Amino acid sequence: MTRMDERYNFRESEPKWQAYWAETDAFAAEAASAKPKCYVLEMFPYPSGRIHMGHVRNYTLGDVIARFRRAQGYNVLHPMGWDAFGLPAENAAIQNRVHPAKWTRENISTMKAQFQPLGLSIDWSREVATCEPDYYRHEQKMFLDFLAAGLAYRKTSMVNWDPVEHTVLANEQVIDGKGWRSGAAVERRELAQWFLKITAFADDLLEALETLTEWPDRVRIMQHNWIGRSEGARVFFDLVGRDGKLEVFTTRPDTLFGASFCAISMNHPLAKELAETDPALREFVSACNAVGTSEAAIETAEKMGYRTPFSVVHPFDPARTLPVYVANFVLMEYGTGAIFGCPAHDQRDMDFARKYGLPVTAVVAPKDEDAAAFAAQLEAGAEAFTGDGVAINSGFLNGLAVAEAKRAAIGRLAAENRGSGTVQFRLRDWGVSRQRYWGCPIPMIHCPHCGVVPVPDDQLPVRLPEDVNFDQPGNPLANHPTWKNVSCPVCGKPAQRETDTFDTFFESSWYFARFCDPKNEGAAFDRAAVDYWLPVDQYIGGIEHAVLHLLYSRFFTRALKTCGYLGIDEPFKGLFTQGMVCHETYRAANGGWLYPAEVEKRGEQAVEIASGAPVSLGRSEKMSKSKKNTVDPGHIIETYGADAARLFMLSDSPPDRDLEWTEAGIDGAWRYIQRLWRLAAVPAVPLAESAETASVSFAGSAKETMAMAHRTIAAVTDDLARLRFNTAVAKLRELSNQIAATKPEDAGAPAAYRFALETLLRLIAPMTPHIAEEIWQALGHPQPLSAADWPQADPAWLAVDTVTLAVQVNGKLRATLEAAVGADAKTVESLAMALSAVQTHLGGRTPKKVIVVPDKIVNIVG
Ligand code: ANZ
Ligand code: ZN
Repeated sequence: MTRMDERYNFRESEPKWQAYWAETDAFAAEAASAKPKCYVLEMFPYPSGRIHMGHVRNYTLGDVIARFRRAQGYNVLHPMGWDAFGLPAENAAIQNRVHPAKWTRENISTMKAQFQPLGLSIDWSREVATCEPDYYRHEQKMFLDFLAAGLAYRKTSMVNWDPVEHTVLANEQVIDGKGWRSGAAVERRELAQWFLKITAFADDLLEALETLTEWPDRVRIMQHNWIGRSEGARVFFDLVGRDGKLEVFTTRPDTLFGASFCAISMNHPLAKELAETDPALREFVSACNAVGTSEAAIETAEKMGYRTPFSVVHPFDPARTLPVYVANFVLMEYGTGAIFGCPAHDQRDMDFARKYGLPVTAVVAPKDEDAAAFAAQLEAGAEAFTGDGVAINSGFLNGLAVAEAKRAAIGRLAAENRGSGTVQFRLRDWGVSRQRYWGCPIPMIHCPHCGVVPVPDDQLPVRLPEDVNFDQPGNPLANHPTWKNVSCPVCGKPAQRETDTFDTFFESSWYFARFCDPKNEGAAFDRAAVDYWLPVDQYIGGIEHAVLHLLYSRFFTRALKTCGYLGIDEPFKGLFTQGMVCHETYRAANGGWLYPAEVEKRGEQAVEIASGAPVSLGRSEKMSKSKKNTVDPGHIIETYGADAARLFMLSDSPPDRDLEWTEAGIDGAWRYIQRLWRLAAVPAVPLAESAETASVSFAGSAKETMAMAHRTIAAVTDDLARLRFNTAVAKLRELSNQIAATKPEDAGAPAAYRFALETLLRLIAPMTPHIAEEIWQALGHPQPLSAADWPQADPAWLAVDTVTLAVQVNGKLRATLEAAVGADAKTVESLAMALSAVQTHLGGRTPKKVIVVPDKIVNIVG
C-alpha cells in the first residue's frame, strides 16, 4: 500500500483518472461480444453552449447505471451526441450575426469540454451531431422510404403567419398571439406541408403501451391521453333545401334528442364555399384566425359563432330542423370538422347556446332523481350535466342508461343509413415541414411538369448550403439565389427544390439507432448492429419529453420496421424520468432577482454580498435563468469536485423527485468524500495485506463489519438495479460508519476492515468513480477499479442473523438499525450514534447517556 496524504486532493485526482479512462478507451462498447448487452442512454442535449445542473443530474444518473452494468459483466453502450438543429441557432444568427453552423459547432465543443470534468463513462468514439450531412443524409433516405411505403404525404395545413416579417412562425415564436420579433398580430394561413402518417399506427401505439412495463405509469397515461381513442358515432344530417349531408362525429349519440344546433369548422368545405360569396363570414374567419394555431389558444379563446343560412334535419325527428353555425371551437383536424351541439350535456355547447339564444333540452337525468324537476332546473341554469344517468325526452331511448342508449342510437342510425359506430383518435398525423433554415432539407423537387418528385438516392444528401443570408425576412433557403434551382430528375427541365426543412424532432426520433453503428456511410445503420443493441435498455430524460419525442420515436421504430431497417417494436425498454433540480430564489430590495453566488447567509438572514443589504428569500423553484436561481456546474466542480457533485445529486432525493440544491447539501457530500478518504488514509485498524477473508475468523465488531459488508453488497446491488440511488448512498454511509467503528482488538479486524473498505469502494465507484479509483490504486491494486468485477454477497454471511433495533432519542423513536443478533452494546452504540437521524435530534450535543437493551432498543439521552 502506498502512503496516502491525509487530505484528498480531487483537483489532482479527478483530471488524472479522466485522462486515464480516455487514453485506455475504458468505456468503448465492444462491437461483437459474447457478453450480454446493456444499452444505457440519456436524452441527448441541445448544444445551447452551456451545461446546466439538469444535464448534470441526467448524465450522472445514466452514468451510475452504465458503470454498474459494466462492472456486472455487461457489454455496455453508453454514447453521447448532439441534437444540433433548431431555432436558437437561427436566432443567434439573426441577433449576433454568427452563422448557425459555426455557432452550433462551437457550442458543441464548449459543452463537450464542460462534460469532461464530470467523469462520465461515455464512449465518445460514437459521438454524432445531427446537423452534419453524414447524419442527416440517412434521414433523407428514410423519408423517401416512408414516402414509398405510404407513410409520408403532402397536404395543406394551418401555420402561424407573421404579416410584417412575411414569415412562418413556430408556435414558440408566437407570444400572446403576436410575432416574437415584429409584435404584429399573427394570422393563420394554409400552406402545403409534409406529414408522417403516425395515425397509421394509432391502435398499435396505444395497445403496445401495455407492454412497456418498465415505463413510469405517468408517461404511459400521458401517451394514452395524447393518442386519445374515442368511441362514438358518425351521424349524417340531411341539409335542408340542398343536396348533400352534414357528417358529424360525436361521442354522445345518446344525446341526439337534445341537439339544438350544428356547428362546422371555418375550414369545413361548406364554410369555405359560403365564404366565397359572404363577406361577413370572411370577416368572422379572419377575426378567429387572429387567435393563432395552437390548440391551447383555440381552447381558451371566447366561443364565437356565425349563423350560416344552412339548416339540417334531425335524424330521429324529421319534423325538426337545426341551424348550422360556423364556430371557432370546432377543429377541422378532428373527427369530421363538424358537430351537433347538445347544450344540456356539454358545457361548451351550453355557453354557446346561452350566447346565441338556442334552446336547452335535458335528455339525461341522474338515475334516482325526479326527471321533470331535474330537467327544469338544468334547462334554467348555466351548467351542463355530463354525468351518468338515464335518457329522458328522447323518444325510443327513454329509460335507457347512457351506455345502452348509445348502443340503441347507433343501432337505429345504422339501420336507417344515417350513421354508424366509429372509433376516433385524437392523434393527428405529424406535420414535419418547417419553413426554417437550420434543419435537414426535405429531399423533394417541385417540377412544373411532373409535380413533386423525390430526389434520387444517388443525389443524396441534399446538403444545406452554408452561404445564406439572414438579413431578409423569411426562409433563407427560399431566398437563396441558386440553391433551389435544379433540373427535374424525371424530365430534366428546370425545377425547384423543396425549401422547407424537417421538424427537429425528426433527428431525435432515430438517433438511438444511429449510435449502434454511428460511422456507417452506406446506410443509417447495419441491421445486425441494431439487432444486437436495440432496444435501449434504460433511457433517461426529462418528463417534458413524455409525449412528443417518445411518441415520435415509437412511431419511427414502427415505420423503420415496415421499411425493413430493423425488427423491434419498441425503442426503449426501460424509461426513467428524472425530477428537476431546484433552488431557493433571492430578491434584492429593489425587487430584482439575485444569483445564489451573490447571496450570503448570515444565520437566518440572507444578505447581498456586494452591498450587505438584506435579501428576501423566495420559495425553491426549478433552476432557471429568469429567476437567477441557478448554480454553475463548472463552478461547483471546481469548488467541490465532480465526485461530491455527483454524490449529492444522487443522495439528496429519489431520482424521479425534484432535487433541492443547497450549499449545505453539496458541502455534506464533500465532507463525506473526505471521510471516505480518511477511512483508507488514517485507518482505525491496520489493514490486512489483502481482502482475502476465507481463512480468517472474526469476532465482535469485526464480525459485524463483515456481515454488514455482505448485507450492503446485496442491498446496494438491488438498489442500483431499481435506480434507488439515494437509498444506496444511505446504506454506503452506514457501512462507512461500521468500518470506522471496527475495533482493532477484535479478532479478524484487519481483514474485516480491508474487506469492507474494498467492498465500499467497489459499490460506490459508479457514483464517485474518481476517489474510488484513487483509493483502490493506493491499496495496491495494479488493475483499475473501472475494470474490476461487481462484488458478490456471500450467502453464508447474509445468513448471519440480524435484528432490527429501535433507536430512541430522549424517549422518542427516531430511527431503526440492523445489527447481528447478540451484537455487543459498544458496537450497537457506535452504529446508533452514526445515524444521521440521531445526529439531527441530538443537535450536535454529546449524549449524556446511552442505554442498549441487546437485540431490542437503543435509548439515547441527550
Ligand atoms: C355531441 C355531444 C353531446 C358531444 C354531448 C359531447 C357531449 P372527444 O371525447 O375528445 O373525442 N367534437 C367532435 N368533433 C369536434 C371537432 N372537430 N372540434 C371540436 N369538437 C368536436 O370529444 C368528442 C366530442 O367533441 C364530440 O361529442 C363532439 O361533441 C365534440 F352531450 O357530440 B359531442
Ligand atoms: Zn419534371
